[in-house]
Amino acid sequence: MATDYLWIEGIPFHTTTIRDLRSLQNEFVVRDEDVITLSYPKSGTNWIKEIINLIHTRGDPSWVQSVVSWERSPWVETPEGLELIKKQKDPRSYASHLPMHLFPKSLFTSKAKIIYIMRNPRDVIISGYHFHKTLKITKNPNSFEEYFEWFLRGNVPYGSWFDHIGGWLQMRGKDNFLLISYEELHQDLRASVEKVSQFLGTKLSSEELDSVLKNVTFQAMKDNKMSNFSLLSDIYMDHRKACFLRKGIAGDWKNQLTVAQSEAFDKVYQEKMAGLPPGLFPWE
Ligand code: PPS
Repeated sequence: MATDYLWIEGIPFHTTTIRDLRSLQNEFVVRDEDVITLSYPKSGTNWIKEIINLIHTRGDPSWVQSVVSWERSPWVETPEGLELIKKQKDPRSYASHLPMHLFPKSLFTSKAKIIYIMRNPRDVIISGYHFHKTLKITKNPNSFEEYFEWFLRGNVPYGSWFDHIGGWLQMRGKDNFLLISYEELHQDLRASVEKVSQFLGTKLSSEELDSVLKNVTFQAMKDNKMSNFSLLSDIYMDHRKACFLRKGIAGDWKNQLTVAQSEAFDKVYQEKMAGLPPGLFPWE
C-alpha cells in the first residue's frame, strides 16, 4: 500500500505518473488528428472514452469487448500509456487528467479534438473517496472526513478540482473543444452521444447509434471485463475493497455529505468559482 503521493511541481500525483512531466510537456507532439479526453479524476472519463471508442467503430462492440480500456485510450501521463500512444495509428485516442498548465504544450497550437468531461464536484468527492480506499499507488485516506479535507485543500491526486476546471475551461468557445458533463450523459445519453459523434465528424446510422447506446450503459460496462477494471493488476488496486463501476449515479453526495460538510463545500465553491458565468454547470 502506498504511503504518500508523488509530488511534481507542487501537485500530488499517483506514484505511477511520469516523473519528468516537464519533458513530456515540451517533447510530446499532439497531432491534429488526435482525439483527447480530458477530465479531473472520477468525472466519468471512462464513460466518455467508451463512447468515443464505440463511435470510432460505428457501434461495433468487438474492440471494446476484446481490448482493455486503458489500452484503447491510454493515459498520456503514464510511461506505459505514453508508449502505447506512440504506437497508435491515426486518429489516435488518448486521455489525461493533467491540469492544463502541465499538459504537452503542442496541444495549444494543434487542431486535435478535445473533449473535457466534468461532474458535480460533490459527487467527484464521493467517487474519489471510494476509489482511493482501493488504490495501492497513492496515499490512502483513513476516513471520509479526512479525504473531504484533502479534497477541499487540493491535496489529492492531480490537485485542486477548482484549479483543474478553471484552467481547462479557458479553452471554452474554441472549435476543437467540447465541454460535456456526467450529468448531461445521465439526463439524455442519446443526445449526448449524438453531440459527441457530431463533434468528431462521424455521422452514425440509427442502428449504429443504438449499438453505441446499448454498449455504454452502466450495466453493459460493468459486465464487460475489458471496461470494468477487473483485469487491472492488483499491483495497482485492491479489488476486494470496491468496484471501479461503483454506483454510477448523479447526486449521490446528498446521501453522503453531512450538512456541515455540504455548507463547508458550498463556501469554498462560491469563493473559487466566482467569476464563471451562471448556467455553465448543470449541477448549479
Ligand atoms: S477515473 O479513475 O478518474 O478514470 O474515473 P472516471 O472514469 O473519471 O469516473 C468513474 C466514475 O464514473 C462512473 N461511470 C459510469 N456512470 C454511469 N454510467 C456509466 N456507463 C459509467 N461508467 C463509469 C463510475 O461508476 C464512477 O462513478 P461512481 O460514482 O464511483 O460510481
